[in-house]
Amino acid sequence: MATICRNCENYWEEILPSHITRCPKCRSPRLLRHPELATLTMAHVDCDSFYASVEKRDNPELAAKPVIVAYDGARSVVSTCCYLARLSGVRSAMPLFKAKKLCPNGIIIKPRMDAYKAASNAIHKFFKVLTPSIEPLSLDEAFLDLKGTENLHHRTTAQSMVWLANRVKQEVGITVSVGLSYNKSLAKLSSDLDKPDGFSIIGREEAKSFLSGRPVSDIWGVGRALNKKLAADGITTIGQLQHRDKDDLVARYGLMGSRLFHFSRGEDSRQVEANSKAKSISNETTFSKDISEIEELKFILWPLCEKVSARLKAKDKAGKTITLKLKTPDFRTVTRSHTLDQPTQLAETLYREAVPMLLKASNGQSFRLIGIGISTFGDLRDADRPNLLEQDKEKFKKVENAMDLVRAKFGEAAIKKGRSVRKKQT
Ligand code: TTP
Ligand code: MG
Repeated sequence: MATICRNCENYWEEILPSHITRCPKCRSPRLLRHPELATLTMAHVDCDSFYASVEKRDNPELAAKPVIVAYDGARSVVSTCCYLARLSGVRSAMPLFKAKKLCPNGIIIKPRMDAYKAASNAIHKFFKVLTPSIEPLSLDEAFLDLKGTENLHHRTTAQSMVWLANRVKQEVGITVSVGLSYNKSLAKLSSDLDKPDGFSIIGREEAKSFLSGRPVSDIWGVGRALNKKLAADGITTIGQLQHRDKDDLVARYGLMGSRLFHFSRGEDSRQVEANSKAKSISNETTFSKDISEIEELKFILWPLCEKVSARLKAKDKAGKTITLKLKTPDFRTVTRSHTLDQPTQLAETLYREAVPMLLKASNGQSFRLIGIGISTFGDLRDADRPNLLEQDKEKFKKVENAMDLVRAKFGEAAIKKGRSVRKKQT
């Protein structure tokens, strides 16, 4: 039970009665009250109209104008726009020509990634004051787990997050929205409820009823395809999932069924993965005897790609830099890397990128080890997007998604690609 003033940061250990609409100290109406305010420790922070806010900060003349951030071009799409432009219906990912029609007086600004990265770094400096347990999801959002920091900071997580939002506003010059809850899914949903410059809380008591009216797409990992499948099965709200049996959901949706069951009840045991920015995912194997034959090396490479891809998918990650590793019989390590324009999660892409690197590196020599790795994790939303230059990508993405679903339902060995079956020697 507690109340905080988001303006002067005063704290009361009780919920101030509802007839008190302004802070007794500073008269601000920005009072935050919640029965679980003092005990919740998982936070999600998301900057408001991030690129557009940085543009407005750097050019005060734009303050009261509708700002649209986009590369200008016949086929370009909106990166983001300020909340003023959103009143006209403009949204991220909308074709720019449409945005111009909806908001003819919108000021179009080309993205300045360096400025956004600098703003992101400045915000991260404040994150680090609060906790080492930070998981960035993109330049403008991150999870922060503040469990156990109360004694260090002499204040609750909610107070620390109010402090953070105010410091970012004053010193970085943009606003953020904070979500506070007891797990990652709910903290993320919560930060979106009160945008912009918001602070929203979902406690244990109200989680299930809050979720019941929300669409299934609010569940972490429910993308367009699963959303469609659920809708075809008559399931559109999380409340409908709350009435389903776990076994039924697993039988119908595989691994995802278990996630649907737990998340719909407000249960999510995922931990904050600190420093996930710097990590890579890889898999390698050492042979019982040295191998020089390309077909044999490719045969071993494919399941490694599948394993790396499965880990990417399980962690909701996508990477851009693909690295092939080989070790010669005299223990010399050879690595080859290639960085893609867009991040990927697909085993097929890993394999298609690695094979040419293998052909180049091998030159008939033999190896005692082969490995494949991926790094430079990017925004999952940009992963494996359809691309005019790679017409077949959409096809193999669909095949891979379908195979994943079969495996989730019937187990790893249920389905294999042709290339994982050894060809008969003639
Ligand atoms: P978001 O946090 O999704 O959006 P936002 O910060 O602009 O607005 P909101 O207040 O709703 O959080 O994305 C962060 C930045 O990522 C955004 O400012 C621009 C970029 N971005 C794109 O370039 N393309 C996209 O489709 C989206 C959604 C975001
Ligand atoms: Mg944002």
